[in-house]
Amino acid sequence: MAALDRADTFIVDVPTIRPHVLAMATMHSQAMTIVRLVDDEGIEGIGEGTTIGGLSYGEESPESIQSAIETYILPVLETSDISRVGETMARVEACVRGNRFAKCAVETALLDMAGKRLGVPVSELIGGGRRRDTLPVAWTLASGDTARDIAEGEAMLDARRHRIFKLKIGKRSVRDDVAHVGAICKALGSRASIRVDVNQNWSEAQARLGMAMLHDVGCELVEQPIAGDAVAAMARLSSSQPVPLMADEALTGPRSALALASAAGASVFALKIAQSGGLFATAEVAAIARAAGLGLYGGTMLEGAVGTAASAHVFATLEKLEWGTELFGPLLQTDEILAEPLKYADFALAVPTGPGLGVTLDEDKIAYFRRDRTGARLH
Ligand code: MUC
Ligand code: MG
Repeated sequence: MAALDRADTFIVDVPTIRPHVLAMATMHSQAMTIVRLVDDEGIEGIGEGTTIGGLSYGEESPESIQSAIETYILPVLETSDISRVGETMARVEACVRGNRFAKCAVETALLDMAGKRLGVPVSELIGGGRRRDTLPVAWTLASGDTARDIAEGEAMLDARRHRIFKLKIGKRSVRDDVAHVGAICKALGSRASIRVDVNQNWSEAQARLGMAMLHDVGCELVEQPIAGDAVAAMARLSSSQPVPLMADEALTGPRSALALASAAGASVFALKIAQSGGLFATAEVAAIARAAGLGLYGGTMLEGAVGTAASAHVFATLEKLEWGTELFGPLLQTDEILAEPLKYADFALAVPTGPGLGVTLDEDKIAYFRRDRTGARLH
């Protein structure tokens, strides 16, 4: 039995190391909504709810995540036995529709506390428990400039940090985008896996042309080429194109996963803890993919270290993760907000081993970057 003693929810704005150019927004900073819960025995749990580009990516913003937690979710926690994470989140589900990113942040904090109480990492509390200690990590080349992307890719290979590269396309014409991808495949392709993410920006006709051309230049995977709710069109592309189609925005939890798998709308699923609505729901999406014979990839909403650690704990429970992960979010930021940074080496991220999430916030950095102290809104 545990009761909520106090809670703090705040937004942290950290600049990115370079502009990050996506089809729907260019990021100059990342805004992370952090929730910190403390129980009646002084055990603390932290969680993160993060999206990309304000409201340009999804239906929740950093501000709406904060307000959903403070106004609607915390009152449910105040009357719950928060040591029972599944039951507490079911009570939240009954009172709060949607708001998956906010729920994910809270569920993460509850699991962090539960792991600390039991003395085990969060990965031992999900599915069948932890199966791996490191995860392969991709890097996204998205400076907006081909030569700069190639130089960045070379530097990542030299440092043995990444050998999987995802290119963000969909902003320019299909032919210009394919020329950009082709140049990078030619420069790095024999030493790396090159994939693209269109972030829903093509029509079906553009995708048909683009996917065929991308296959010819050596691209190995095409992520969410068209609108995520265009399931029938995704199925047509998936069955007609040789390059595998990976679903990202189409996946908003187990129900959408089942619908998409049943319609054969993709051959790979990108798992995301926030988009799925939490860590437990992500494991359910993975189970549906596995049962349908689909490949798995550990996706990111470019979370900072807390959300990245939470994602890593879920992905560490998966038997197969054929396409690796892209848990590089903290590396895109100028500062990591942990007392001890996450460990990246040999093309992989080490899954934290301590109880709970196994990470601790750096209080000085939090004080420095918290929006309610600095007033910062960096875009
Ligand atoms: C997305 O759509 O996958 C992941 C990597 C990156 O650069 O952006 C994200 C979001
Ligand atoms: Mg994506």
